[in-house]
Amino acid sequence: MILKNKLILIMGIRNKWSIAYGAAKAAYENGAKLIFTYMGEENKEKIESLISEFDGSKAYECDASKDEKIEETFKTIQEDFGKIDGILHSIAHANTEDLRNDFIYTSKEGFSHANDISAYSFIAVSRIAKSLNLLSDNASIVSLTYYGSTKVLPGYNLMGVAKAALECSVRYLADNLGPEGIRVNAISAGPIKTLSAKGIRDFNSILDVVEEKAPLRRNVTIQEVGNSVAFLLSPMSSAITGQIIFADSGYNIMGI
Ligand code: IMJ
Repeated sequence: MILKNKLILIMGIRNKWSIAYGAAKAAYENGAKLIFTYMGEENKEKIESLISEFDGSKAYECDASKDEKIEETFKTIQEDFGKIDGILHSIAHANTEDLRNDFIYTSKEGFSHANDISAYSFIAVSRIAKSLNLLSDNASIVSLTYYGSTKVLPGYNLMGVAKAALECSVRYLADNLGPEGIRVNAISAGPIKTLSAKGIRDFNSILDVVEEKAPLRRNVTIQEVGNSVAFLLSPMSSAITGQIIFADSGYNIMGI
């Protein structure tokens, strides 16, 4: 029960395959009370039924690409709940054509969109939460990243650039918020078949390579990534900030 009596905000849940859902389950099983944000007013009912298993939870629609929407949502959350102890940012998006074409054809608009949604939104969320005084003492902010930030993976393209920006932002935010006792980290998850992996070319062969080469010789689950997120959100990780922690069966350490 490492999150007993903690109030955790989970941003970016879509369905029961979402990493955000795995993290919600892990946090809930560890005693947390949960607040969710999701994208698209049309998804309200679907999300509400998805989170109905988490007693006392509530979901708010929030388009994280708009700072004003983040501010509005956080103000409402503050009115409804008071201070929160942690935030999971599980938000990313690139246009499919930019994941399908060769990286060299990335458009200015597509590049900007991917970085805006996947990296800048994390800075905005951290800043707005801080400036509204929404975060309790010793709060923890966590995001999700992928190995494609550092190494070339077929088709990851501009998302790799966006994740590199996100990981670097984790370090600068950790420096800015550290003096207030607020920690900022990210989990670099191994590949998982979520909706964000749907339709991605050769995804199955990437899963096969992990099974063959990773020290643990298997892929990871959203539950395992969720447990790592719960650890970073909890006081069990009180001396850890500015870090990218891999939850990937050890795949990233291999040279071949
Ligand atoms: C995504 C694209 C290409 C290769 C990929 C991925 N690999 C993995 C992913 C190897 C593991 C999934 N991943 C880590 C992501 O960050 C996915 C981001 C993403 C996925 C989509 C698909 C649907 C869409 N836009 C997207 N934007 C971001 O329209």
